[in-house]
Amino acid sequence: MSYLPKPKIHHPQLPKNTLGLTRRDYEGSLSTLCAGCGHDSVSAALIQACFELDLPPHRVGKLSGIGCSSKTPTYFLGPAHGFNSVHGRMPSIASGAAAANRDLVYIGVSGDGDTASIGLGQFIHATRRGVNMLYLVENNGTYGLTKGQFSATADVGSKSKAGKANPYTPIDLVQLALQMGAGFVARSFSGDKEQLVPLLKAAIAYPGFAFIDVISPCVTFNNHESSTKSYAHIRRHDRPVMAADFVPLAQEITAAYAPGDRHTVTLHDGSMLHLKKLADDYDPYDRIGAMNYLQRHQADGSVLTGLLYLDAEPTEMHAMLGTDTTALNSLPFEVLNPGSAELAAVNAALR
Ligand SMILES: Cc1ncc(C[n+]2csc(CCOP(=O)(O)OP(=O)(O)O)c2C)c(N)n1
Ligand code: SF4
Repeated sequence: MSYLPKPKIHHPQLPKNTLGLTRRDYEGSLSTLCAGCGHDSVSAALIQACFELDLPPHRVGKLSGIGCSSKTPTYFLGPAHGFNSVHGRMPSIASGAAAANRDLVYIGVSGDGDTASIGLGQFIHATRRGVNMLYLVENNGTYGLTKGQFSATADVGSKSKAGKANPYTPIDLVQLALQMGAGFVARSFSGDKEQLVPLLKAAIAYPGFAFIDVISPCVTFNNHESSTKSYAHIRRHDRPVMAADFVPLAQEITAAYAPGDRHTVTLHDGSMLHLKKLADDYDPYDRIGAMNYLQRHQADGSVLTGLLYLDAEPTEMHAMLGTDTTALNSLPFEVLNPGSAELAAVNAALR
């Protein structure tokens, strides 16, 4: 993968977090994406979120598939662990890594092609298994890396740069995630850092499968007037239903909200999620209601953003499987490899 290292010089007065790290310590290599690509704004938002969460970068595992979007883990959290897998296979790698070591924070970055086409089955199974991770799709409605074919999330009638209309029904990944049991489901826009950063922080801290679909325009192949994934279209049709502010454990609560319908959810580790309803008729705790609401508003062309669904008591993969609490790399060899007699006993029990 092509990348350019960044100069290591830091300004001495850059603000530091509680680990003594600056925002620059959370950066990666210089991006080689097209100037203006939405994916670079998502990387910047991830850097900001991880810095504000005081995450030790070496305790993070970044996973991706193939695509311009899947290149982005190179551009944030340079010191983190990383695995750039094959096209559409990020969920398998994430599931395996999470099963082997539950002590890392997993951030999977994918594209709409990587997830909604070749990786659709993988995405569905990671969702229903409740892998403890942030699964982020940088959704531009196109295959950017292979030069602008429609992806499966492109809207019917949305036109390619050459003027051809897409005839197919789109796959809505948010609705799919809701249907498959994801406990945290959100949609945002790469151009709305104020909305995206708190959502990312909450999703990273969420103790289960958290899905965020980020509309992230491809300036080279899908940012023209007749595209429904362009900057201009999303700015015109963005309709936030919920504002979220994430307050980590032990941090002074300074969030000030204008009067409105508000609610606070306390997560397992004691951190808090302040929710503020923006649409009067929206309930973020009602999975089926959220699906109906999304479908109704899709019909009028609105792009609903914000936290769309939250299960405050999610069931995560390890709880479902009843696995050991110890990461496999911390177990002694004798436990990991109990020997041929044990294997023979297992085989005999299956005969
Ligand atoms: C098995 C396989 N099939 C096809 C490809 C070609 N390919 C590379 S990236 C890509 C789609 C990328 O689209 P998306 O995931 O939306 O990412 P974007 O580049 O738009 O960010 C395709 C079809 C491949 N690399 N591997
Ligand atoms: S081709 Fe599109 S998705 Fe890929 S880097 Fe350029 S603008 Fe971004």
